[in-house]
This record gives sequence, C-alpha cells and structure tokens, in this order.
Amino acid sequence: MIFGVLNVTPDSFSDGGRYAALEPAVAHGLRLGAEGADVIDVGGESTRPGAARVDETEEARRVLPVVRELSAAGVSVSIDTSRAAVAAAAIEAGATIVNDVSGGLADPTMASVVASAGCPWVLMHWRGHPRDRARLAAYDDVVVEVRDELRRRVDAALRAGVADDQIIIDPGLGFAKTAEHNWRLSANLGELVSLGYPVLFGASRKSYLGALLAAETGTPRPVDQREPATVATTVLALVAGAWGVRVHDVRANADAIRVWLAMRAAR
Ligand code: PMM
Repeated sequence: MIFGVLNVTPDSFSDGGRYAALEPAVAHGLRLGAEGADVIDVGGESTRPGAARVDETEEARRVLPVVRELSAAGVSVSIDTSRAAVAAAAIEAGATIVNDVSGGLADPTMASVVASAGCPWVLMHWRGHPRDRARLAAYDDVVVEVRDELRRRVDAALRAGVADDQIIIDPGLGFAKTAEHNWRLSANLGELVSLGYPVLFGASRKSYLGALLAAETGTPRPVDQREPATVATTVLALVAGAWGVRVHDVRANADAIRVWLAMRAAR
C-alpha cells in the first residue's frame, strides 16, 4: 500500500511549500495517483521540528478544497491531521482514511469521529508536539516502549468504539526519536508487526537519512537527494512485514515494490 505525500503547506521540510496553492496541489495529487499511489495523504500542518502550529481554520482552509477535488476525481484520499474537526470535514469532503500523527492523543474527540465514520485510522506513535521533540526522545528501550505505547493507543481506540479492522499503526520515525531510535525501530519492525495490525512506515526523505548520507564535512545530504535511500527503506520495511509506506516520490518506490513483488511471486 503506497501513501503518496501531499503537503499543502508553505513550510514543509520535504517539499518546500511547492503545493501550497489549490491548483498545483491537485495536479500533484493526480500525478502521484497516476504513478501508483493507492492513497494521497493530504496534510495542512507541517510537523517538522520547530514548526509553528497553524490554527484549525487555516488548516481546514488549506486541505478541504484539495480533498474535495481529488476525491471528486476518483482518487482515494487520506487526511493527515490530529484535529477531529478537520478530520470530520475532510471525511465529509471525500477522505476515506484518517492519518493521525498523534495517535489520538492530540484531540480527545478524534476517536468518536473515526468510530462513527467507520474509516481506517492510522495511529502513529507520538509523545507530543514537534517543538518538544528533542526532550521527549528519551527511551530505555525504544522498540519495547514504542510497541507498548502504540498498544495503549490501540486499546484506547477500541474502548472508544473504533473497530479492530479500522486500525493501522505507525512507528512515527523522527517524532520524538533520534536517528538511532529510527534505526532501532526499523531493525525491529517485527515487534510492531506482532501487535497484529497493519504497519505503515514513513521514512521518506527524513533527516536521519540525510545524516546517514552526510558529506565528509558533516553537511547532511539535501532533502531532494535522499530518494535512493528512501527506496531502500521501503523495500526493507516491506520485507520486514510492513503493510504500507508513506512516500514523496511515488514512482521510484512503486517500481521498487514491483521488483520485490515479482521476486516474491517467483518463489
Ligand atoms: N511523517 C510526517 C507526516 N505525517 N504520518 C504518518 N502516518 N507517518 C509519518 O511518518 C509521518 C506522517 C512528516 O513527514 P513530511 O513532512 O514529509 O510529511
């Protein structure tokens, strides 16, 4: 399952605000769909470290027209939001998946919106807003703690009336996590898979890949030159049992997945 990223923000780290206006955003969403994305993940609030929060009205203003147009064009849309009101309005506009980077923690009414919509809900591992990220990235055992914290978010969702088959989990790479934490989670993805829910994996273009590929001077590899590394994470995550990936360059990742599927089919 491929989630194609469409950030309708002026300040995203990964695509630099290229799709802040309606027309280019819709065109890019359609292009990602044509390149093989199963779902277009539309977000209106940047989650990059240190990003200022946008208010709910502004977030809705950015995403709703894009959700409406892509859905009307027959594209499946997921809404990347932690706000229940934005999720509800996006569902009304045609979105069929809620991608909540806070795993239901940021807005206590999100669970009831998702329960009554009956749609899939991505519960990402999260410990607080991006500005607190560095302080929150403290673990004795990141794999065990992320697994147990996700289990608690799943239990809370089920208690709130969300059905088992609506739930998707996500390790939340880079969210309250250092590069080392991201690698530990990637290397032990089976621990999350063992919870029994589909696992979505979002490594695309993230800064730990930039750090891995840094020049000798220590300068991180620029965001637009992290694609081969992203593709490697995609294949390795799927081999480890992930259900889906959230990526910016859909074509490159879709091609790699086809290679993996062809090889698997020939076993
Ligand atoms: N990462 C970002 C935003 N939304 N949603 C999920 N489920 N998983 C992620 O890892 C995730 C996300 C931040 O990356 P971006 O700025 O490239 O969108």
